[in-house]
Amino acid sequence: MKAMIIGAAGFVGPYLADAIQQDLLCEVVVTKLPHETIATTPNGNTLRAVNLDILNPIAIVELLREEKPDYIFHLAAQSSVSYSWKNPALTVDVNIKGALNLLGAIRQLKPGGYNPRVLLIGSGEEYGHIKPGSVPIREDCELDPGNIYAATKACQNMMATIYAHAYGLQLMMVRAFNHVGPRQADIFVVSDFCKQVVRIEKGLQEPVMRVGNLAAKRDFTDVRDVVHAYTRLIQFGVPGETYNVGSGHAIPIQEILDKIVAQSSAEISVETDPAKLRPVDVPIIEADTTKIFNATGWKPTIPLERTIADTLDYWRETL
Ligand code: A2R
Repeated sequence: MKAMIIGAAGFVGPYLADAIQQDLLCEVVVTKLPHETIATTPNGNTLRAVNLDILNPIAIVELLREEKPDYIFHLAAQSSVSYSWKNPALTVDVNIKGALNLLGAIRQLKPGGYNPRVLLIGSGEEYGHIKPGSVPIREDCELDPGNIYAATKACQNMMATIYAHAYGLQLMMVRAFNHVGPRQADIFVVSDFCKQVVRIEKGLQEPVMRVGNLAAKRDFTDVRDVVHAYTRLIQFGVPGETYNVGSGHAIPIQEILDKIVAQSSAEISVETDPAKLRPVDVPIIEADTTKIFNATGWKPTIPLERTIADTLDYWRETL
């Protein structure tokens, strides 16, 4: 058996590669953009990587024809909400056209007998403006995306649902809620706060944290838990179905900030940075995780305090 991770040079890819080797015991091949390099995985594995731009539909068909992976994890995305406000066109290209190129390639190869199990990663952001009474959010809740990133992931989900039913493809969809941990880029809130704290500890920044909207409540899961949800879903998920992946508990960003500051001995004050406020912010996003638990038995195991401690240590080693 062989698994392919498309878009593995980001945050999740190296963790997922380790989880695949641990849970699926199969060969892993990963794709990256030509300018990217794939880090050694957190478990110290070196990965076999091939170049792939998902905006090139012919290249996807050729790669799948050559490698014939049994499992495909589609991670390639423009994954930042804040960047999607700045560059909506690129977000639409990569997240919608890129996903459609992958679906089209599998559709094209199916008459030859190739029908891999595929996991497409979407986002809890797809639910958008949640109505009171709809929290925690079930997968059948109406979507009302609040930003372009969320809209593109909702579109990916709809296209894959259509292709699974229309063409008998084995496509499972995830709506991943916020995932966090060591190695995450500092454009994401927990990593950003941890990096700022470490910069203050090391005297690289005045002792002032710059923050955005602290009232928003989000559902955070450690990336090292999230990737095991993905390996379970690719085995046991039902084609055409969507599964939330989250902790099931939303907490205010303010509480995260307090937990991070509490793990540092530095004296820190907090200031609002208008550049970190988004044009529209959704007040609460929290997953109902009943469906994935019933399908796979998965639930997260790593407490937020440990995630924060490990992320702080990552920045202490990196800066
Ligand atoms: O944007 P870059 O240069 O960081 O590259 C990202 C890559 N990517 C692409 N790969 C192939 N063809 C493209 N046209 C293309 N455009 C971007 O996908 C990056 O290396 C990777 C995604 O990694 P991250 O942005 O770090 O996302 P992360 O945290 O690994 O999340 C994986 C998935 C994404 O679908 C998120 O939207 C979802 O989980 O939450």
